[in-house]
Amino acid sequence: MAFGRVFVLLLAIAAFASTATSATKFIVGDDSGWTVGFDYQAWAKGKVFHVGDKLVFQYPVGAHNVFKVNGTAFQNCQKPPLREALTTGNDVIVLATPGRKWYICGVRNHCNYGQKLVITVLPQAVEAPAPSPLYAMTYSTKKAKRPFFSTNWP
Ligand SMILES: *[C@@H]1O[C@H](CO)[C@@H](O)[C@H](O)[C@H]1NC(C)=O
Ligand SMILES: [Cu+2]
Repeated sequence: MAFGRVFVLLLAIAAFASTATSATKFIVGDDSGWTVGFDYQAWAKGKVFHVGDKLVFQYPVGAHNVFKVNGTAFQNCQKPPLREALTTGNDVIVLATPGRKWYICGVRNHCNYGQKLVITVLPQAVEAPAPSPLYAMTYSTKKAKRPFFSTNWP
């Protein structure tokens, strides 16, 4: 009995770890960072972005900023209100949903000079066909007939 519950817990941890380790942190532009005169579409080409991955925009504070925009604003370099700008110089964006994502710099006409990035985010990557945490939990509670995190361990 005790072995069964511990085993299920391990499965749950293993399944969680397999999805957690697949998250990638992308430094936009790599060593060049977020700047003018860099081809961000060439940078993005060949990279695969998944939900849970992070984009990091790095630049000297004040020199640039980051706006998340829609496709139309991206095309026309249309800046949203300044209060929506990310301005820390080390802006981390967690890719939360799948689909197309657009980013532009809102400083002067940097966007028109090509400081813009469009990517396509794919659903969360699952590396190995391991049992999902949800399955493990369900299985465990059914078999144990006790709260999963019981305090009176045998
Ligand atoms: C796209 O963004 C611009 C600028 O923020 C906004 O004016 C426009 O209404 C948006 N378009 C859509 C379809 O959401
Ligand atoms: Cu800029």
